Amino acid sequence: MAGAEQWKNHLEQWKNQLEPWKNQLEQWLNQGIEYIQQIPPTQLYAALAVLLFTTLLLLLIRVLKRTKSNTIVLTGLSGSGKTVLFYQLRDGSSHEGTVTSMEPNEGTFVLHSETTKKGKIKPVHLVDVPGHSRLRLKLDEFLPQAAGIVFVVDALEFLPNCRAASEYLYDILTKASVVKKKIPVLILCNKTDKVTAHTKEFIRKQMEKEIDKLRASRSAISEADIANDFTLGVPGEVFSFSQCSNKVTVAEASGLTGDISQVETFLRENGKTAECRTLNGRIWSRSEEK
Ligand SMILES: Nc1nc2c(ncn2[C@@H]2O[C@H](COP(=O)(O)OP(=O)(O)OP(=O)(O)O)[C@@H](O)[C@H]2O)c(=O)[nH]1
Ligand SMILES: [Mg+2]
Repeated sequence: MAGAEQWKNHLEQWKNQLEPWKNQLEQWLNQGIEYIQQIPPTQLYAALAVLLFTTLLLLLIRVLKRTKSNTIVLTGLSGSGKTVLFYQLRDGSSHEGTVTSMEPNEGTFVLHSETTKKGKIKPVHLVDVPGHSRLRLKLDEFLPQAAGIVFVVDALEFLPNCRAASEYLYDILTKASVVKKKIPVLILCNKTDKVTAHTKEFIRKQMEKEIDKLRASRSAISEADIANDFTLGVPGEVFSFSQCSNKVTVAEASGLTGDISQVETFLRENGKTAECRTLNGRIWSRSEEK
């Protein structure tokens, strides 16, 4: 009983201590209201309008920054033909004699096949990221601005590289930067100029099987060892690319002979860059402005 009495006294003391603060706050509040009432309504509205305008401007800047992602990233194992494709798309020739790339190739250009077209033409921003395992970290630099990923697969030497290619693709498809923005992925089966090249259907099925195995083995590893941000597919179901949250499509190409229409369609559909026009029969693009 004595304890309860003591608590009651304590509460009473706190209440008394808080009383001056409450009065002070009430005084400030009244002063504030009086001050606002003294301001002419036009000034008040103007201040509110400025506040609203600034907020909208900041929101607009954020939205514009977000939609700035217009890069198409060419990725895949070393030797799959990314650099040959890059040159073929840009110059219409394969620049025979490419060597393993040590640095990313980057450029904003009008696709070579469109340079003779008149009217509205959109340039694309393309990056070719080297496939060497030590240089793959570079990929993370470009993914935040990516509007599309072209994963190049060597359709000729596919079987010996199937596991490594599937592992690389698995890592890409589970990255937060790719999953959250649902970046579309094109699996491009390259080198189809050779009769021994595997078909895109065969490559798709083999990679799905391989990713299915990877999914099982990786989920068995303890959580601390897993570098992947997201998991793939539907638990309990055999993996297929259609289960991915981002759109995954398969196409064929030959960078060497210039049979690249399917990858060009993907670039046109996903690489949203500012429009440019032909001026006096000549192509004008943003990269020329600099
Ligand atoms: N037959 C054939 N060979 C090709 C084709 N595209 C590329 N190659 C050959 O494949 C080899 C590798 O091509 P690159 O473009 O250098 O490969 P990459 O993917 O850039 O390789 P890294 O830079 O190491 O990541 C070269 O010898 C090319 O000539 C193609 O469409 N058909
Ligand atoms: Mg290269």
